[in-house]
Amino acid sequence: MSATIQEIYTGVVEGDRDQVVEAVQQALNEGDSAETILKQGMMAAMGEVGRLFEEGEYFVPELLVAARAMQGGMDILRPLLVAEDVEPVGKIVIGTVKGDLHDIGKNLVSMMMQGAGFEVTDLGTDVAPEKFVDAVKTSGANLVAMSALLTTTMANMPATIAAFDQAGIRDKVKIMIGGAPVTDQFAQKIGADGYAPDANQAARLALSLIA
Ligand code: B1M
Repeated sequence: MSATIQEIYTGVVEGDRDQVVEAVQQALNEGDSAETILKQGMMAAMGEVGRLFEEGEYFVPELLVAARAMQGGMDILRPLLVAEDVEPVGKIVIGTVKGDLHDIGKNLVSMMMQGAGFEVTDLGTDVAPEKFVDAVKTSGANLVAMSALLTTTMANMPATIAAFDQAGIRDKVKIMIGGAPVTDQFAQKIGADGYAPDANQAARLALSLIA
């Protein structure tokens, strides 16, 4: 790993957005491809951030600053990755379900998914079932990730799965769910393909669902 890629790596792990932005630019000037920077610098770093979170050394604030730092680098790399024709490991449509405005956890999940190499279409909050279906049709996503923070809005998860059934494309996508009131049992009950309790495990689950 070059010294500049190492700087990107530590910048993400330590949540230093300015360092990441500067080092990404420098790595590009030195001739590194966007793909190398993404994989060896940022994705590797997000893997380490996830490990530290899992081991209880990092908490949500550290995840948030790491995600913010990664976002800074991604803003520079995104158009270059498209130009280099780098294939994502999979395509995900993510959103917080209808009636629910909580997005902090969903944004973390989204960033960990990007860190794992997914192309993420983030529909934001208060996403109606039909909007999830339309986004899958237009993006060609193979995974849908739904977040809910309210016990009252959890009901919109089975409603969204039903919308995929009605559209005749339920078998084309894997559907995963999460959020504070959501459980594995609930996921099984509503016919989702998986549940993850936190952002790191969500990225891991996403990878296993498309494997
Ligand atoms: Co609201 N809120 N809130 N709130 N809010 C809760 C959720 C609540 C538990 C607070 C409480 O009463 N103790 C409660 C829900 C009670 C219930 O339903 N059982 C509640 C309520 C009642 C409300 C309102 C109804 C309040 C009101 O207006 N009377 C209202 C609802 C608005 C709406 O959505 N329609 C409301 C509004 C808000 C704010 C807008 C003020 C704000 C949201 C800001 C925002 O998101 N941009 C807010 C906040 C901040 C919270 C608390 C305090 C924090 C939520 C949060 O961001 N946590 C929350 C209390 C709490 O949780 N302690 C609360 C940090 C975040 C990193 O964790 O989102 O759990 P979390 O995400 C985790 C995991 O859950 C998981 O990974 C994440 C990171 O590891 N995860 C996934 C999440 N999505 C996943 C998806 C996956 C996999 C994992 O796969 C797809």
